[in-house]
Amino acid sequence: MKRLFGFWTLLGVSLLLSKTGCGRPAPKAPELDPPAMAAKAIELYDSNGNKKIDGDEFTQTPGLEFARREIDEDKDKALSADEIQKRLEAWKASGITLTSAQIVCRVNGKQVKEGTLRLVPDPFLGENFLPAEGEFINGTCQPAAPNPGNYQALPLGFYSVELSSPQGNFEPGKMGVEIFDESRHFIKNRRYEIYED
Ligand SMILES: [Ca+2]
Ligand SMILES: [Ca+2]
Repeated sequence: MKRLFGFWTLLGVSLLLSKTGCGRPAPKAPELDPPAMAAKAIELYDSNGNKKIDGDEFTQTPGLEFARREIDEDKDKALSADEIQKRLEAWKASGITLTSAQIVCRVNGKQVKEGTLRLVPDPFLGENFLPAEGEFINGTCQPAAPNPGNYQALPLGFYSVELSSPQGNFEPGKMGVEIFDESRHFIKNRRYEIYED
């Protein structure tokens, strides 16, 4: 079975919305509607009808798969609408809905030096969440989502991670990440490790 190893570091904390833009419009985070979004996630991914995302259903939502252990409060290895809603409410409560992330990526143990990273928002977040992209420069990538002022702004989100680099690729839908500054991973280790089984 193919196994890819990804090692990530997200060093970005809060986006510095400096006033240097001389009238540049400030980027605005997409609105969060936790109950509606959580219901949408169940609608999209609960194919066996047990009102939870479980088992193989996670292959459709790599962002939720990435964060599953942290979101799964009752430890039943499944995500209910309530659990997803709580997580989205935690995003809101953090007061940080836009951020910037410095990402370091390794494929099969090799650090990605150049290439393109694309973060595709999970569709359950709605169409106001746009794909973010960035190029690796000196081994790090700072993906940004389109915004009127062209800031390096990245909304919190559950993303599918696509990587194209000389060191290797992450194919669409295989890898995921949750961008959330106050996750325990970020606070404790400032890094993410992503595996593909
Ligand atoms: Ca299910
Ligand atoms: Ca659960």
